[in-house]
Amino acid sequence: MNEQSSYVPEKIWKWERENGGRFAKINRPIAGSTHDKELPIGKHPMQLYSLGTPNGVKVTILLEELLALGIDGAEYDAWMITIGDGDQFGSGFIEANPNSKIPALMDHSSGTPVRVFESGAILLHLAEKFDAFLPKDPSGRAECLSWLFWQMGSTPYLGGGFGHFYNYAPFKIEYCIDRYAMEVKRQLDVLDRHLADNQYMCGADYTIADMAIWPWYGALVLNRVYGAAEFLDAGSYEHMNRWTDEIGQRAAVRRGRMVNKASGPLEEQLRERHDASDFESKTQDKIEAAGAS
Ligand SMILES: N[C@@H](CCC(=O)N[C@@H](CS)C(=O)NCC(=O)O)C(=O)O
Repeated sequence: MNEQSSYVPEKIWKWERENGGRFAKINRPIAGSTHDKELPIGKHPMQLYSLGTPNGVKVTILLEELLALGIDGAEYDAWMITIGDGDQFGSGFIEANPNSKIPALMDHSSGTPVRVFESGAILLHLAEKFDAFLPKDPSGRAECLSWLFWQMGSTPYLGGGFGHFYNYAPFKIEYCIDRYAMEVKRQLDVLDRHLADNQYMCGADYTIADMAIWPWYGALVLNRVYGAAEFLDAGSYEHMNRWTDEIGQRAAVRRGRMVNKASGPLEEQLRERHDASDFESKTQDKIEAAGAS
């Protein structure tokens, strides 16, 4: 530790609008909407309002996996919520998710639309509804829900803790980076030890627990988030790497990763998804991009 700070918190915290942080323009200490804006509604039973971040990708992977099983009820429209522009504070989005964070799902399949927010709740809602990717026997189900909730509880230390201070904070604070690097490495070791004896998070079955964990911890290992794979020595988690590669090769996972994506190569960005055929034009873009390079 080589940093000392002269900062002494005031008696009562005040909102400094510009604190220099990466998300200073959208973060606020109050809930509620900033503007009126209805959400669009497409033709499919499932209306997803999201963005291609790890929390958003969990849901599009599950929807694509359900469709790959031939479950037509999982057909969906995926609308882009650009959080950098504050779309999550529109009145319609707040009606779908009062917590103003993506992803939010409106399930129109049975009369009155049902809102579901929090990515873990959305995965569970869809898995139960379509009776897929969630073990039926009580012990398998308990194991699956345990890992699902493990992800929901653990990842804020990875994203809001480590990722924020390592990648986004306007200056590096050794104390914070140390504290969260330690915890994230512990989490990677938890996963690695478990995956040494299990093909997937719940044994032989690929479940919503894998779909929740992979977009975060797989992305970390693949150096797709925070540019921290080397810093965390992610390559040393052998079983995590095996699992990451195996899941990454699934066609539905590849499709799910493209939906609502707003960064990376253009041919991998399907900004809105309204039909299975939307991916085909992207395949054509990919062929053309490969030809051009
Ligand atoms: N626990 C929530 C977290 C969702 C979340 O943090 N979403 C981020 C993007 S990954 C977001 O919408 N941020 C916008 C904001 O904080 O204003 C979930 O899993 O659904």
